[in-house]
Amino acid sequence: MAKINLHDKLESQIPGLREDLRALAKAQGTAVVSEVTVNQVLGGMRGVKAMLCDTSVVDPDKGLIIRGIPIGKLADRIPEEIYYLLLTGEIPGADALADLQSELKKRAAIPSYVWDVLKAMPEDSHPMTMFDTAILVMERESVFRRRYAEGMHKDEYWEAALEDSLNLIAKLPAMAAGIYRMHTGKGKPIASDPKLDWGGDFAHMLGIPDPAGQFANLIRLYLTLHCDHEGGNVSAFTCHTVGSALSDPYYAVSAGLNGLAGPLHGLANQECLHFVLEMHTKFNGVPSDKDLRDFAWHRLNEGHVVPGYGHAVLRVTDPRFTAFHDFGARVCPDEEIFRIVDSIFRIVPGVLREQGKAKDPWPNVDAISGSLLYHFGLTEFDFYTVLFGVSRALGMCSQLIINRALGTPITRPKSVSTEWLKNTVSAAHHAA
Ligand code: CMX
Repeated sequence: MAKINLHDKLESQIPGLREDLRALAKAQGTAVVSEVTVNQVLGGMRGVKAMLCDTSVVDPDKGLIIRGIPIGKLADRIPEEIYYLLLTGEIPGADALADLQSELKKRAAIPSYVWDVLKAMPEDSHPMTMFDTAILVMERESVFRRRYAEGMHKDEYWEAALEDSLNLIAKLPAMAAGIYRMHTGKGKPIASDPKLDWGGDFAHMLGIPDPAGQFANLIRLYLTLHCDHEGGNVSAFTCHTVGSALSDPYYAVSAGLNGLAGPLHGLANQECLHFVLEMHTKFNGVPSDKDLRDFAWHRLNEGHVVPGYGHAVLRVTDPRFTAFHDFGARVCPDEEIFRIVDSIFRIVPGVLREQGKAKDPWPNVDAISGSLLYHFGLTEFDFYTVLFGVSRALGMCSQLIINRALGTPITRPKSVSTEWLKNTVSAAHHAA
């Protein structure tokens, strides 16, 4: 097992966390947390509070808060610091950070069979399919699965999950960068630079020219901002559910990423840039406010959503959007694509409010992230969800480790039939 500071910190915290939950269950185990309406049953369980997640919370009016710290205040932190924070609730000191970074370096080599499998895939495979496949094919390396088969005690599940997670996270940048280069015909994978941090090395291995180092800064910011979004979103919840069956982290993270690949979730950044570029081509530059408004209405009238706008939980501009916007305003304020994103931000919330359907008319993170990547020459937008996935793996892995530490049981909510629902509601109506 990794004898690093992160491991020792968790080892010292876990008994207290377990005791906390035992005491809570004993003192208040039967208290009611949430009521469920018919609309919530029919509406994707929106707002039903029935799941524990301590790595982060999403406040409808404040956005993502990681272990008590709003994401806007973490924008200058590097992803390794965020991983440590997600897991332990603390920002690592210099030694703990160096320790984690050196551990990730040691584990970064990708088995050659992964490249063989990827090369054998059809050329038109989506990069997300390649990314998922690469993770899943490495499942044979799982320490959790091997130790479970050897009869590991359940108090040690978290350690095996940590091992798998460190191995996986260490490899994701080289894997994703290799997929990018393979998928776009840019040539062989670029070797890792051991002097660089996790995000900087990822930027280096992508091979995008970066004379001023701003692309590397954008990648670090991207990996920090997308790391986690509490427990109930599609990817986190899927990962949680698969992990709850004691499927190992390779299975669980791959499952979560399959959810992230959906257009209403992680793929929205790709769709969003499509939307922006379509406008850029149609109007031969930055559209007027009127043209933009008409374009958005046309899209709504055709029965499509405006990508990058709205959210299942948020009810304000996503602070991750704001952090990217600050970066864009500093680094590429005159870039036409960035200016279109800016105009959409001025016009679309009003259009969505006028339409009156979306509960949240404000931009989420996907409304802007792609335009910044595009500015630096990372123009292959079917790769963007892979970038999202590299970052979100930090949150999914953190949640898995903590769940295995807490002995979280297998997920099994009760589904009900339409007939049961009708009968129960009508019985309640008659009784009232
Ligand atoms: N454009 C047009 N209509 C929208 C809309 C948007 N951006 N956002 C919501 N609506 C519509 C919904 O489609 C729904 O319409 P119907 O009643 O006809 O089905 C209605 O408004 C109510 O939806 P809601 O309760 O406000 O939103 P949900 O919680 O159901 O869905 C989300 C949330 C993100 C899927 C939705 O806002 C959406 O599709 N946005 C565009 C895609 C997007 O940006 N996804 C990325 C989200 C971030 C992430 O999870 O990664």
